[in-house]
Amino acid sequence: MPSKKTDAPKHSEAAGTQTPDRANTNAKLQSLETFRSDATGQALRTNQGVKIADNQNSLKAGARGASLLEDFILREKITHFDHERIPERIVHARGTGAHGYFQSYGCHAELTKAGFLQDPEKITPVFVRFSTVQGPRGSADTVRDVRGFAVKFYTDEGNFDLVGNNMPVFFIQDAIKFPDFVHAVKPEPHNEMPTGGSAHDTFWDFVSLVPESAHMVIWAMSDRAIPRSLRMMEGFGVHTFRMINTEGVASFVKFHWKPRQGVHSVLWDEAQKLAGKDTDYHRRDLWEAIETGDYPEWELGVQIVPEADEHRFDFDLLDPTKLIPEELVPVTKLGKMVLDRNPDNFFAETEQVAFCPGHIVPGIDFSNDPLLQGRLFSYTDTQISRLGGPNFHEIPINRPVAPNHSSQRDAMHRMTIDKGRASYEPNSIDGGWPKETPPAAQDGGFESYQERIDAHKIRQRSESFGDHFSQARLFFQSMSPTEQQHIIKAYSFELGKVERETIRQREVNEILANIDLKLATAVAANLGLPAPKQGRVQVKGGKPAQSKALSQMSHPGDVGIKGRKIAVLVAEGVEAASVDKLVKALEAKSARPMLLGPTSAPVKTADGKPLPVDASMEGMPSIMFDGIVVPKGVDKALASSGVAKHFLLEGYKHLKAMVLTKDLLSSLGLKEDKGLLLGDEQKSVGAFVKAVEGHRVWEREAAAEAVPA
Ligand code: HDD
Repeated sequence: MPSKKTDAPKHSEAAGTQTPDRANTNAKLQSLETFRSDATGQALRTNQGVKIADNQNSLKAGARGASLLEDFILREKITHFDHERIPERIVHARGTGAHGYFQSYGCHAELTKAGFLQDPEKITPVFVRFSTVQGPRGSADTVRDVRGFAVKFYTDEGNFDLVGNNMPVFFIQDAIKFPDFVHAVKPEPHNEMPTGGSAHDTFWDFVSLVPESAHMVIWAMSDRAIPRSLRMMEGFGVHTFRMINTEGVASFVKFHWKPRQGVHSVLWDEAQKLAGKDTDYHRRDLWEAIETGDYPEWELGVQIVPEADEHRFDFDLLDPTKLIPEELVPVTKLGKMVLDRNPDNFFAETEQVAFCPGHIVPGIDFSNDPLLQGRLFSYTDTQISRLGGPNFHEIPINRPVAPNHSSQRDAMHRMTIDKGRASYEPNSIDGGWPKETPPAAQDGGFESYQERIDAHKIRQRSESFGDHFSQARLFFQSMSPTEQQHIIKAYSFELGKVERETIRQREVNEILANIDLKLATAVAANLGLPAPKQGRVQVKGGKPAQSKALSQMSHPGDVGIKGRKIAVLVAEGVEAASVDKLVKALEAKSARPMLLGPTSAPVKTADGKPLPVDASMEGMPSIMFDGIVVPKGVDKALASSGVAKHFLLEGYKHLKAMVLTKDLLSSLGLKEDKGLLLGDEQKSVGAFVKAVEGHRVWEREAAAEAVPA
């Protein structure tokens, strides 16, 4: 039958769709990775290499007898097991990773001397880890939260880590406030609740007292915080960095990742249900996409500001709570990143990968953003306790592909056996090696950008960091009416969970009223609070007044419905030819159709043959799909099944594109719309594909309100 197998093909099959160049690079890289262990055909042994004859029974004095201390096999196995866990990340504990590559679109020598941005033929391996921030390692994927977007480029000149988020700004302006912020957003200390969310008193207490957080909080209350897929998120370096060319000319840059899959979200109701029905929703989506060869792709871009223009804006480039509107400085695309290989081992790769914004290469440098400066210290420091010492760079996933020799020695878990006698520099005993490389040499050594600093040592926030509301307002006013409604609902939901009325009132009066009075009034009404008459802060209101690029609606993507999941509902009496037509039409568009039956057992078709299904409607509810199609012959069976009706009504409520038959439509009491189509498969599929491309049938929102969830 034409149903696409849910059993994802194995690595090697997916690799078959890679370009020959990429397949070669992957093979070359893997042959260098002698640390990847494959036990196929190997004997079971102890850690000391002794073959094991019996792995079922411990050594005892007699079959029922006392266990013997001398059982080194038992002791070794249990001891290792007892120490299997390492501390999870203090933030961003829940994550998922993938391998891939970066390829430059051309030579960007005018901007930077970074080697990986000079040659379109060069393939730079990358490892990416996406994460949520608040929840522990086992928490749900679809909670409302910021997503981490950390990329390790294994360049020939050393590792470059771009440790960003899916939002372009941050909650605070100075790293000294990071522990306070994290303590406030994490589960509350007395009862360790809530897991994975910010809807609680300590978070709203802190952010309502700290107006610099206003801009990032409104991003977190927007649909950006509930992505449909990790593949459908933008990424941002957040801080202003520098790029430096061979002449030593520096430009300020802001990094952007633009997903070719578009920027899309789930609805809040879906997000909450998915958190229960598939805790691993995002993880699974990325894994399956890569296994089936739908490699996600992002373009890396930069907004470039010449050093001379540093003070051209009505905000400070060093302030991480501000973005540069793309209308003021467009994004210049530098290259693309493709994720095409899943890790072999979650712990060894995704858990042990150690990112640090301080890992940069020649041609890239920092700015004086005080949040960035604090991060440069924090990441290496945290790895020392998380990964057990300063040798974490020797863990396979963290090793640079560039050679790495220094006079650093010893410490816990040292892997390298350094030859020679001189572990100092300069030395004459080992011929002076390893030696420095002057910056001017070919493939020169790293040189910091020579920025002139003439200042008093002082603890002070720059006045130029003082406008906390203009860009939060810009964000809200740039949203579509639908997105604005979602933001209002998100604030109302979150603040509705806050126990203390003083905190709710403070957020409405001191923060929201300064962002937008319409927003404040709507949230106040939902909370039963008096509406503020006006904001207390005189907000400058920057330029432009609107930025289209901030709305997700401006990022539909350019890959059509590739990789989108479509449910094909089947039941007894289904017409096999109709299923066949639908599935073929969807596969022709590179979508992933799945056949869902009343149970996981095959269903009997109209001509009496068994049709295998991929899953049951209960096992994979509508929230896991981007669209639903109903083939011919199943009207009666679906209309008389509570599970099927719930599936369809929920899909309708969540604004999914659907193809139904007339009878089913009327028995569900629904009306046709731009995305609810009546099939004949052939006529409707074109319109259906268009509706899935639009992600959701937004025009249906008012009608869908009336349908029970
Ligand atoms: Fe951070 C992890 C992103 C501010 C301290 N951060 C971490 C990760 C991401 C970010 C994506 C997970 C990396 C991974 O997958 O392993 N962090 C950000 C961004 C920030 C930011 C975009 C602001 C623009 N972070 C920030 C500050 C500090 C930290 C100001 C401390 C002063 N972040 C950490 C950390 C973590 C971390 C505690 C936890 C685990 C780790 O580093 O490796 O050091």
